[in-house]
Amino acid sequence: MATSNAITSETDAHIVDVLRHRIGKDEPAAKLHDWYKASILALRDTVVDRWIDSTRRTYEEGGKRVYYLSMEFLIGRLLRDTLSNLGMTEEMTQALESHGLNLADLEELEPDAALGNGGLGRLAACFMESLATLDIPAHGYGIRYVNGMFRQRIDEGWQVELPETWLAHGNPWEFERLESTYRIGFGGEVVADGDSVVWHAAEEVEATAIDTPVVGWRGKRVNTLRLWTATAVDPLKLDAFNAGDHAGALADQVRADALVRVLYPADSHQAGQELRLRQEYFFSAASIQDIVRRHVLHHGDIRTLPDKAAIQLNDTHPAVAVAELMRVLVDLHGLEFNDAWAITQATVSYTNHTLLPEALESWPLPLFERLLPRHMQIIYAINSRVLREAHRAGLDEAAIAAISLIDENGERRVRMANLAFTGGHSVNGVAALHTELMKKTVFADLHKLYPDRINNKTNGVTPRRWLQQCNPGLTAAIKDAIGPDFLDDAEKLSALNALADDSALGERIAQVKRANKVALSDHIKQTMGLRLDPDAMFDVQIKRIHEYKRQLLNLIETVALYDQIRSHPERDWVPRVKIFAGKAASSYHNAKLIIKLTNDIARRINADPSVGGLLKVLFVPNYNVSMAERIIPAADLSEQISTAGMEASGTGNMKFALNGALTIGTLDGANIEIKDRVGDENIVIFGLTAEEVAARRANGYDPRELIENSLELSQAVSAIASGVFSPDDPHRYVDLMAGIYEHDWFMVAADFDGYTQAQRAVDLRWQDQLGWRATALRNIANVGWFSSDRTIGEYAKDIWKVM
Ligand code: B1H
Repeated sequence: MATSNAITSETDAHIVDVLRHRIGKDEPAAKLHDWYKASILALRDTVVDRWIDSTRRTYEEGGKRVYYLSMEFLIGRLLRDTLSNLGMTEEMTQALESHGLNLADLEELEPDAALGNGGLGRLAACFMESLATLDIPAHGYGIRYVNGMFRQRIDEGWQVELPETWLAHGNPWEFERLESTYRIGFGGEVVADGDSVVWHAAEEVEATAIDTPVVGWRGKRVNTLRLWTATAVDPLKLDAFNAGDHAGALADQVRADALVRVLYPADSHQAGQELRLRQEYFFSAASIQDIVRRHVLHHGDIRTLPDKAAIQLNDTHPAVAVAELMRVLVDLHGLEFNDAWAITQATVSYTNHTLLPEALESWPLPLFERLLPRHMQIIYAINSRVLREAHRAGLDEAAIAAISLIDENGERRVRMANLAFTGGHSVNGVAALHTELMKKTVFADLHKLYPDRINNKTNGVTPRRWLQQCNPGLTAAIKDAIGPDFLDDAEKLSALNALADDSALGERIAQVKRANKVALSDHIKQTMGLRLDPDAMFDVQIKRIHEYKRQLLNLIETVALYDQIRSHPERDWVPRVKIFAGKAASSYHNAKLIIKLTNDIARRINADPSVGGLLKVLFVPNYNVSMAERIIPAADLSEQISTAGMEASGTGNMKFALNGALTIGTLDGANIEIKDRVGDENIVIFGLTAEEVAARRANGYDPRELIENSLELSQAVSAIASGVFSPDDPHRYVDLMAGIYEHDWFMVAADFDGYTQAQRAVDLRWQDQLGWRATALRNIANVGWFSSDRTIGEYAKDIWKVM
C-alpha cells in the first residue's frame, strides 16, 4: 500500500480523517477493507448533509409523503450508485489513486444487499431511486433481513443454497434509530371494554427502525429506506437465567430474531408458513404505527391522513396493513368504523404483480385468527360491508363468493388480494396486458363491483443503474452523439433515431458492446475457467428459474441446434454463447432439475469438438444484481420467452433493450409494449398469444401429438429423456420430459417450432452486422419510456396525487 501523505483534495482529506478517527488506522496500517469503509463513511457524510436538508424541506413544505411498503428491496451495491448520483465518481477515483488504490477494487468489496427475490424486489429498489430523483418525499418500509436471498453454489451441476451473510462486516450505509421503536403484538384475546374493544396480545416484540439514505439522480433529494429489525421486549430474562434455565432466558430474543432472520426465497409462490405471516404483520404494523405517529406529530388531526400520506402496498405481502390501519384508527384513535374505512381507502393503494394462482396469498382462517384475533374481527366487518355492496349492486351468488374476503371453498382462508383490493382506492397491474387480464380473470367480479379501481402502471427500471453505471462506455458514446440531455430524461434517447444509419456511431456502439463482452469473458475465465469467444453472439436468459419462464424451451432448442450443427457441419452456423443464470426456490424440485439439466447440457456440448467453437453453454452461478450489471451490457440477444399471459411484466427485458440487445420474446408482459415502441422490425416475436394460450387450455391441449409431428422437438426431448446428457444417471430427466409429453402446462411444445424459426431468423439478422447495429440502436433509442421515472411520475399523478 502506498504511504504518501500528500492530501490531494477535500474528499481525500475527508477519507484520511475518517480512516484515522472512525476506523482507528493510519495509512500504513490500513488494509483495503479499511479504505473501503473509510471511503463509504466519508461519502456518507455528504449524503447525510443532503438527507437532513431534504428532511427539513419536507417538514417545512408540509406536503404529502409517499410510503412504499414492500417485503423486498433488492438493492445490490450502493457505492457506485451513490458516487454517480452525487457526481463524485471522478473525485473519488482520484482521491483513491493518490493512495495507489483503485475504485473498482473497492467496489468489489461491497456485498450485494439482496433483500429480495427478483423482479418485484428490484422494482422496489428502482422505485426508491426514482422517487428521490423526482423529488418526491418518500419512505420505503421493509424488513432488515439478516440473511437475504441465499447464495447459490453449483456442486456437480446442482444448486446448493448457502446463507447470504451481507452484514458480516457491518453495514456502513445504515443508521439505527432507537427512538423509532414500536411494540408489535401477536395472539392473545380481544375483550370488550364499554364501547370499545381492547386487544390483549399474548406476545410482544419490539420493532426498531434502521435507516438507509436513498440518493436521487444529481443528489436533488435523499429519501429514507426504513427497514425494521426485531428485539425481545425482555431480551434476557434474568429470573430464568438465575434459575439455571439459560435457554429459556434467551427464548424471547430467539423468537424475535426469527422474525428478521431470513427472506423467504419463493418467487411467485406463496410461502404459507406461520413465520411468513408473522413477518408480514411485524413490518406492516411497525410501518403503520410509524406513519400514524409522524402524521399526528406534524399535522395533529388523524382525519387528514389521506391528505398527507399515500401508502402503496407492493403486492399483498403488506396487505394486513389495511386491517392494522383500521385497528389503529378505530381502537386507538376512537374513530367510527365508517370514517376509518373512508380514511383507509383514501390512503392505501395496491399493486398486483402476478396472476399465478399459486402465488396468490391466502391464510388459513384458524391460523390468522390465532395470530391476529382483532384483525380477524376487522376483516369480518370489512367483508360484511363489501358483501352488502355486492348484494346491492345485484351481483349473483358466484360473483359474491368470489368477492368475499373469505374463501369458503374447502378449508376457510383469508384472501389477502381481496383485502388489498377493497382496502384502497387504486389497484394497479404492472403492464398493459397484465392489467387487462386482471380485469378478466382473478379480479373479474371485484372489477364489476368497483369498475374504476383497476388501472395500469407499466413497470420501469432506473436508467442510472441500468445504463449509466453498468454501461459507462455506451453512456459516453450516446453523450457524444446526442449530448447529455438523456441523462435527465431517458425519453430523450429518441434523438438517436435520427442517427440510426450513422455508421460511425454504429461502429462505436459495436466496439463498446465488444469491450463489454471481453470484460464478461475475462470474468467468466477467472471465475469458471471457461473460455468464451467475444465475437460469438451472446444469447442470454437470466432470471429466476421457473417453468412458466420456460428455460426448458431454450434448453430444448439448444439441444436441437446442437444436433443440427453436428448433422450439418458444413452450414454457415452463427457462433453462439448461451448464457443462463438464476436461482431456483429451495423447495421447487423441477426448477432445481432445470439448473442441473443446463449444466449437464453445457458439459456435454462444451466438451464436444465436433461443434468446434460454434456453440457454448454456460450457467453462471449466484445470479444477483451485480452479476446482472456485468452480463446485461454484454448481451446481444435477450431471451424473454414466458408462456403468454404468465409474466406480469418482466423488467430484465427493459434493461437488455436499453443496453442494445435484441429481444426474442413472446407477446407477454411488457414485451408487448417494448415491441410497440421499438417497432416490429426491431424485435423478434414468436408464439401463441395469451388469448390463444387460454383457448388451447380450454379446448383440450395435446402436446404429444405436437411433439410427434415435430422431428426436431421429438428428437431433442427423447435425447434428454433417454440420458444422452446424463449418462451417470440416465433416468434423471425422465419425469421432467414426461411432463412435457403428458400435460405441458407451459406449452413448450406448442411454441417450439415458432421459437426455432425465430432463432434462425435471429441468425440471419446476425449475419448482417450493419443491420444488427441499426436494430440495437433503435432499441436503445426507443425504450427510454421504460424509465422508472416515467412509472413513478404516473403513480404520483394518478394514484398518490403528489405531482
Ligand atoms: C413478481 C412476485 C412474487 N410477481 C411472491 N410476483 C413472492 C410473488 O416471496 N413471495 O411470496 C415474491 C415475488 N414477483 C414479479 O414482479 C413478476 O413475476 C414480474 O413479471 C414483474 O416484472 C415483477 C415486478 O412487477
